[in-house]
Amino acid sequence: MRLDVVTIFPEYLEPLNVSLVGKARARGDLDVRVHDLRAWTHDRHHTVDDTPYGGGPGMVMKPEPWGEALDEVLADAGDDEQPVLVVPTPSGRPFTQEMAVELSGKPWLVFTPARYEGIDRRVIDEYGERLDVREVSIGDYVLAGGEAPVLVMVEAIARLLPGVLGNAESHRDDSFAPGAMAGLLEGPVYTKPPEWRGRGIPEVLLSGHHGRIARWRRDQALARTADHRPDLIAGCDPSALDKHDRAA
Ligand code: 6GU
Repeated sequence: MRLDVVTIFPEYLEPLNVSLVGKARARGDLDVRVHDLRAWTHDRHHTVDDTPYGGGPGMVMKPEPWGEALDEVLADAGDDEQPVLVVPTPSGRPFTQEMAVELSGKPWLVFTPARYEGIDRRVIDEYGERLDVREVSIGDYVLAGGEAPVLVMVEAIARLLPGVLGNAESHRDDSFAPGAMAGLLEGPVYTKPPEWRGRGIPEVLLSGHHGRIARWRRDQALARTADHRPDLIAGCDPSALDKHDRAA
């Protein structure tokens, strides 16, 4: 998978050299290219922003540098391989595990994290005529720029690529994963030692009884979801629940 990021803070994307994403890059499973938007400015001050038409606070990112940058990044696009353009913005559609799964199946993603009050609308409209453009938000709070959301989205997407997590089963039971746990939050986990500061391990996990363990994990997931995310229970497909779930 190829990922391009155009930003005025390339150093903000340094964490993409670390851990799971860094290793996927080193292996060649991920081709990440971070570009400095200011390379496509032509004035002495490398200006990327200007005052908003219509007035109001803050600054808006000028369209010309974005247009030149994206034209150059997209120059590699063949008829067969067009990237998805991911535009981080607090006014976007919510980024979800479902969207991460979908985007992890694409060969090429281009991210355009903005600062200030965002990018001149004409840039999104222009590329929206040629590309699949997704305006995406990572949650209901406002950040100073889209770089941290890009780190969040790239990590969520990269860990789904074949071979990136050691074990394909690692994401089977993920919180929000469809399937056996039907979008429930994951319950508690334990490892050795068997006693720590006087605290033991739930007896059932030591029983070796796989059926009872699976039932216990599901009860824990249901209880945790009801407590932390009752909206997920309310939105749950009733056919995803069984009579044991109802008893819990
Ligand atoms: Cl994608 N950008 C910014 N600036 N703030 C956000 C966001 C994105 N998602 C949630 N808050």
